Amino acid sequence: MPSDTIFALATPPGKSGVAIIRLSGQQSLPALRRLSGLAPPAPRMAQYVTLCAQAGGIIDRGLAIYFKSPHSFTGEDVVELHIHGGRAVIKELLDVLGAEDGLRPAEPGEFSHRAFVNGKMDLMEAEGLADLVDAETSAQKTQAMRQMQGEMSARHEDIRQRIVQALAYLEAYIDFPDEEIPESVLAQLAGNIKTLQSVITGALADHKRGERLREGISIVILGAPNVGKSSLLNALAKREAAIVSAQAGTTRDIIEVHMDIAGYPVVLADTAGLRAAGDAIEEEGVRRALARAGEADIKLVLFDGSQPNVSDAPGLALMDESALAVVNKSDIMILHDNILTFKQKPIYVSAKTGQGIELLLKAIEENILAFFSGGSTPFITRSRHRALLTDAADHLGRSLADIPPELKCEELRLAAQAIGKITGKIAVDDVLDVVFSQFCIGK
Ligand SMILES: Nc1nc2c(ncn2[C@@H]2O[C@H](COP(=O)(O)OP(=O)(O)OP(=O)(O)O)[C@@H](O)[C@H]2O)c(=O)[nH]1
Ligand SMILES: [Mg+2]
Repeated sequence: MPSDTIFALATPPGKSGVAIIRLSGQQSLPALRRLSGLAPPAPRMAQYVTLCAQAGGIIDRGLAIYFKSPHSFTGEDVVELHIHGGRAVIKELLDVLGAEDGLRPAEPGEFSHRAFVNGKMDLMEAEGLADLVDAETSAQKTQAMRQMQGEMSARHEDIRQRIVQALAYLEAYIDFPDEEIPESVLAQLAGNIKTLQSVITGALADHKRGERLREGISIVILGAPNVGKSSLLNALAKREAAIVSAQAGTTRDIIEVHMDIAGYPVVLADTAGLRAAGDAIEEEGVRRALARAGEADIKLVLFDGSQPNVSDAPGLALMDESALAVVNKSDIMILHDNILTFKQKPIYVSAKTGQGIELLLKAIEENILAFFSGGSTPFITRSRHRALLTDAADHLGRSLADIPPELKCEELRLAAQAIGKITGKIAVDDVLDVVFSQFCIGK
């Protein structure tokens, strides 16, 4: 049964020079014919049309482009209407389309869902497309493109096919017990499975670089009260995002700002000053600060250079390989050399005068680049992929246990299925809803 014909605004709502309304499904072309009163345009040719409501009034003049099935984004007949991007024009056309027989507004992600169903792209590629639309920095865009163009799907598909191959061998061994299949073949099979398992565990040990790139690298500013954490956040973000005051214990909640550092997305967080807290609210703030410190990719541990007892500061306990030591208030510094006994040299800044801020940004940038350049290019960009790959590795592991061949087969089948769910190579209705509901309408 043919599906409904859907339509949606494909460009952002609001004022723009041009807005595009996209229709997909069998009724797209008849609807265009009714609205324009013209014979349908040749596929992929722009046709200048006057769009009129059935009642006779002109809605707008614009361009219509027809993409004939299967050569369209969704694989169905698609019509794009390029109209003037005024709110009233858009609303009127959407209303008129809604009143047409067999047409209805698209659900979020429905265009991409249809493209998937019609084999235009697999699930990972669809997710890549969603990421491309959401990409805010150049590195995010590059990763989304790689995913959208199928590079990551290909790597998963390769693993899946190798599992299926192992499965086929094992099934042959079970089905033809009389054929002399030497023991060495079984040993080789186990070897292949072990290799696959290590390919997957290798991919999982990527420090979540792919996910980090999608979601942003987490950098947290930590330190004693009043050392200038909020001032530093503002200096790095170049805006007054957090409240600064001479009173110790000003910041309670975590304040986040989003930044683009060298093309990488960063979520920079300011936290409550670390001390044995005065009241319950501050105590909760300190708890949140420490929790965030535990999850952060990079910690900026801040010390007050105007204070004599820097080496007793609570931040010292947080210094580890993911931490950068930063000494603030260099403009009123009272101690100069060797105030800190760190292995790494601290970076001296003044959040007030801006001195050293560029140097600190450079150091952060180097850390980010080191984080992303370590190891091979990641091909996991969502926790969904990670969970399924972990499943697959578990099943492969179980298939290697001392169990009857039939059970080994079952484990291999489950492993292949888990990977298939990542790209959508098998029936996965339940995962489809999860994936496409994250899309916005018109995609
Ligand atoms: N001279 C000087 N003063 C600074 C500098 N950075 C911050 N301050 C001052 O130090 C005081 C505390 O600054 P905040 O940024 O609020 O410090 P904080 O670490 O966020 O403090 P809490 O939120 O209470 O933990 C304010 O009076 C700032 O103006 C600096 O580089 N030089
Ligand atoms: Mg603060």
